[in-house]
Amino acid sequence: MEERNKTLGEFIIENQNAFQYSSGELSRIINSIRLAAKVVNYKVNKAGLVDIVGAAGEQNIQGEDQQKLDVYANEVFIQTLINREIVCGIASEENDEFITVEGSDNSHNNKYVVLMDPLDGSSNIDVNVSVGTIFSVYRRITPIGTPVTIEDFLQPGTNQVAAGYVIYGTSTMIVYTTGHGVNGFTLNPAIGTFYLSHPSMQFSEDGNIYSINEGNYVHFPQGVKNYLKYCQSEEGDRPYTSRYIGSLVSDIHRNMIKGGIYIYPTSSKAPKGKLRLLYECNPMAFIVEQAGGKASDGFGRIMEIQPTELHERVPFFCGSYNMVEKAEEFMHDAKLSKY
Ligand code: P6P
Repeated sequence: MEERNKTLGEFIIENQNAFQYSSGELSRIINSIRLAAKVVNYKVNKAGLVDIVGAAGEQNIQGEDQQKLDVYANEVFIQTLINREIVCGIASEENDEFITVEGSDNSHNNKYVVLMDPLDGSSNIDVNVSVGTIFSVYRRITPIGTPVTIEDFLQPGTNQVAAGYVIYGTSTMIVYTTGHGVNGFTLNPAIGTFYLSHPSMQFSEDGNIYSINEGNYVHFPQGVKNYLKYCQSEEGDRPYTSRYIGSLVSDIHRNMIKGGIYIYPTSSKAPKGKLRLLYECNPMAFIVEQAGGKASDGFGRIMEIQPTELHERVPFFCGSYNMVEKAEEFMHDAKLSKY
């Protein structure tokens, strides 16, 4: 029989014993993400043809115009997770408060919480640029059988049991980790099956791509300005190449394959940064670290931050280990030179 790539389902079965908790539970979570990804992928690919593109007219908690696909993707992922009867709570960028999920027997016996950005980069939809779904999975820390509480969501990123993203690009992929490396699966839309296409994804230690919105340069901290001048100087392996899609999942996915650093720093316009700790930075940090990279707020490890609010924002530096380390050096030196 001809050799073929493993399917996502086969991969989950083969690796579920490596999952630190009950094997079947993780499978049910990843399987629900897989189904929801296929449903959203269908709509994202049709976005230009049906009246689903463009702002839904409402604003989310971030004060950003909700695109109709945001609303649609949020509903699909939430409903699919609820139907799998495996999560006790869900938090989403699109929902001001977390969602308490009861079992069909009105119990609260499910053990996991999922936090997600259902459609990140959605402002790119109507210009046909890749967008993504980001998800983060934790075991609840409050007693099983009781309703989920905010403490179950405000856990440091180091407590994540799984994290991943779906990228709706020239092809649709699921990339995820359970703490044993990072693997990428590409959808064959003809048969609706994800195949293992990128086993053991790894960041190169060094890279020559930097991803940042330089339009905000005048508002950046001095350490970021100094690092950008370093990237653009004519020394050693520089100047680096600037690549910025404006879609977090796409920029980090490209940098993981080609090497590079993504930075969304604080600025006078965004004093805490723009990206959200719980459902953007922590899951991407788990993936980046599992792929041998580094994820920082410019001074310390993102995943060690103790969250205080569901939608809190942090500055985000992530990618090739040595590039992030160099950026941290510039941040540190600029901080010292202020005093
Ligand atoms: P800016 C998309 O809105 C997003 O959250 C990330 O996907 C992306 O990297 C960033 O914001 C882009 O922000 O301010 O550069 O347009």
